[in-house]
Amino acid sequence: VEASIPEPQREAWTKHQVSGFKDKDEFESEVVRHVETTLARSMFNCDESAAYSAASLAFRDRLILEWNRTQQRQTFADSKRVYYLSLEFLMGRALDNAMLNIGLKDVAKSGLSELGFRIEDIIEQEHDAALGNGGLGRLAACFLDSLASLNYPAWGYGLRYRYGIFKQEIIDGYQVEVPDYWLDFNPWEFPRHDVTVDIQFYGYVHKVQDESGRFVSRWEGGETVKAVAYDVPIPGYDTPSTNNLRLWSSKAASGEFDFQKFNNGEYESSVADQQRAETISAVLYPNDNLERGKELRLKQQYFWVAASLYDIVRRFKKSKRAWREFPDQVAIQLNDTHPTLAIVELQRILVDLEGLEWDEAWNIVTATFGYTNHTVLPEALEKWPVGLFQHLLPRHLQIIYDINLFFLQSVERKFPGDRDLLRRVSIIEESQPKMVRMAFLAIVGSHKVNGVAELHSDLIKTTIFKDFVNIFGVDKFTNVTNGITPRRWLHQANPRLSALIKSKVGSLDFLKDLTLLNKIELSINDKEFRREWADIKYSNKVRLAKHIKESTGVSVDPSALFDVQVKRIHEYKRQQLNIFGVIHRYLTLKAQSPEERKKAQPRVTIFGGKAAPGYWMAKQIIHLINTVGNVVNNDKDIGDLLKVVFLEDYNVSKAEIITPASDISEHISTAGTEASGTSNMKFVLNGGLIIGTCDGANIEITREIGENNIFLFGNLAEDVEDLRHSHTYGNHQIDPDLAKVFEEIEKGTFGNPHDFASLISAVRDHGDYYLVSDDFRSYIETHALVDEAYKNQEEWITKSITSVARMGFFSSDRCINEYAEGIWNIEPLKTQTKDGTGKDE
Ligand code: 4GP
Repeated sequence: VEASIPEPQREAWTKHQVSGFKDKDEFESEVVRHVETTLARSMFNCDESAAYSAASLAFRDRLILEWNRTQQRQTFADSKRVYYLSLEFLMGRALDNAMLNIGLKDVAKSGLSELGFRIEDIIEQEHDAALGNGGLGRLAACFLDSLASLNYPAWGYGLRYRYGIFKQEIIDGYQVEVPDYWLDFNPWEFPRHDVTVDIQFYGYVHKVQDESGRFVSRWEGGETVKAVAYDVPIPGYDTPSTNNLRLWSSKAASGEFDFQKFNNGEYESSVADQQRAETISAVLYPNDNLERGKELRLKQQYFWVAASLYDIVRRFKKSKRAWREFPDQVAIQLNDTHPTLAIVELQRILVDLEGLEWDEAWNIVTATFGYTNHTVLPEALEKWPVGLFQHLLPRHLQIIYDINLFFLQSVERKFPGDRDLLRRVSIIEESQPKMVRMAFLAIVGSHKVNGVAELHSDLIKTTIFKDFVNIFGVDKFTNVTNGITPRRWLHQANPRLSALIKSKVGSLDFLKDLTLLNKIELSINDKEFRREWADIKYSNKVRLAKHIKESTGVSVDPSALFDVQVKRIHEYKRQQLNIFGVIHRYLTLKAQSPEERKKAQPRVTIFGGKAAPGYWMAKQIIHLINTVGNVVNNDKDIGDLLKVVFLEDYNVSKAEIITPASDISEHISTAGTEASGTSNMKFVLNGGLIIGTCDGANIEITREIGENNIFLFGNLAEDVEDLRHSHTYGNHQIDPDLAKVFEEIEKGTFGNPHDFASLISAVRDHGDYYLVSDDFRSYIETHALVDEAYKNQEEWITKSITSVARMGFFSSDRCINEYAEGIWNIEPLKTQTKDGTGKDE
């Protein structure tokens, strides 16, 4: 429908053009208006939650106006857009970020204060948008921030889960999961009830002849579900560019409910269809680095991918260009294999619906997609049973078979007679049952495949995707080392540090070009600067100590060394190594005389992170941490020399308090298992040092900041395989100090030893797959070095400043520019040009 207002009436529109608030007075009047009209409240019943809602709505209004202009600019410019498809966007809170990115936090602060509120309390009201599990989802959120800040025409596409990642409670030392219903009132989204797509499932395929006599496949029958768009505006930093994150919500396609049944008095079953449809986008699967092959998950994937592609294709078709120009207008990035069906869906649209020849369509498809791999862990690589596909997406399975056939034929031409190669690279795994290998499909259907840190990108080329390097050539495979947005992870989380850096850099420009941080190295001997640097860390620790007290009841001394490991709980991330190390420290202290103990460096070991609900070992680790904390924290001999706390419900907003408060943080995965890690970058950017293995991005962090500024330990990735082999076939000797730790656990010092039996036997009896024992000695020794280093505070501060100064490389802006140039082939749009198109004149 042509909905554009005719020329003669446009004058009225122009005259009444709305604009967002610009100063404190206008902000206040917007807040009052929203309190009174949108929220139907008044100054007599406006609590902090209402003030939060009204302030957010005032900012949202501003954002959507910029959003409109940005979209217009992009449409006029008619240049290439990138679409970032991710099942997870771990956004955290929006208000603080919006205020800072737009540059109006001071205005909001004084406005709120005049209206009777403290801005900090208002910010605290917001429920995290927790539509993700961990690193992969948070990376997507950082990327959205960078895409907008750098003025790239970009959209994110995801699912609008009604329940995000569960809330974690710790009860008697155990993790308990509580649903995260977060949509009661979400001022940051715009429902687009007019933007809907019908999505088909199940049904059957048959061939029909089209007008030209050609046989085409028709997919018919089955059930239809409606996808409804919800738009979330993404503000760029210090730019009017406001991009879009479009999240799809599922609804029954056939109206509200079954009237026939309703009429017959079958009230409950009359809404069954509706509920079944709404289930699709109801809940985020809570697994990190793990795939669990559930039908509903595949339904989510297709629902989201099909709606997004329909939208993208609809936008392209408006431009009336020829199909072959599609890849000049559209780049689609697959965040892991979750959206791989998009490859098949686009091929289906082009061949079945638009009538293109297979090869022509396939060239368009492969030129459009790029695929990012985030893990080499075998249990995380997605595979779907062929039978499930056949049932749910019969036409897609046929297309996958054809893609595979043509692919294998090309392999056969290149490597004649190599049957084993064909078996290894086939998209269909010939197992019982047969499986569709999604990563292989993603590689075959994309023009670029990238890993997320140098070591990881090398590993995928030499291990899981080795054959594909031989087939496609090495140039198809590339690396884009991850990064983080300095807006949220420095400016927002650590405002005082940001201000101090600004005083040395001369402006806040380092938030746009993080390499400018190197200027602070010139001030390394400036006494006042160093004092302020240390003072900021201390006050961040005081704030965390307060949070620890409130949430766990444990008092910790802010002058102790704060040692932090916060991330998803996973055997490969080795929180068990950490807690075993803590027990070793405890036993060592216990064995010392009071005189000797006085020399020990006081420590607070802080853990946080969720375990997937079905991950038994991870839950045992949490339990052990809590029981150890219980014993250690109440031991009079130990006092403040050692405290162990587990912070419940680790999430983005908690990370903003924890990250600036670490002295040292732990990134201690078995070498070769952590693809990149991104919290390592956040901690160093906030002046914390790290202890880590030679894994993921730790290696590049070391390269940038210098090996004197990081505590590396443990075996190297290249030796892991041999060590594992020797555990199985050799004589596996447990490190003697670790054996003592096990003895103590088994004595019952930390509660019922039965509870921790499988944690111990994984190391002692089942091959120690994650090399906990192999790395134990070097881990303990390196911690001793950390203690020593911390005693020399001046040296420590020098390391801290030097490290921050050299972190410029790890901005997600750098990543996005690399993707834009090396994979997407897109350019930023100017926000202001004479002709208003956003393109260079
Ligand atoms: C994570 C990786 O485990 C982490 O190393 C990386 O930094 C992050 O992706 C972003 O690239 N992978 C996942 C996953 O979260 O589920 O595979």
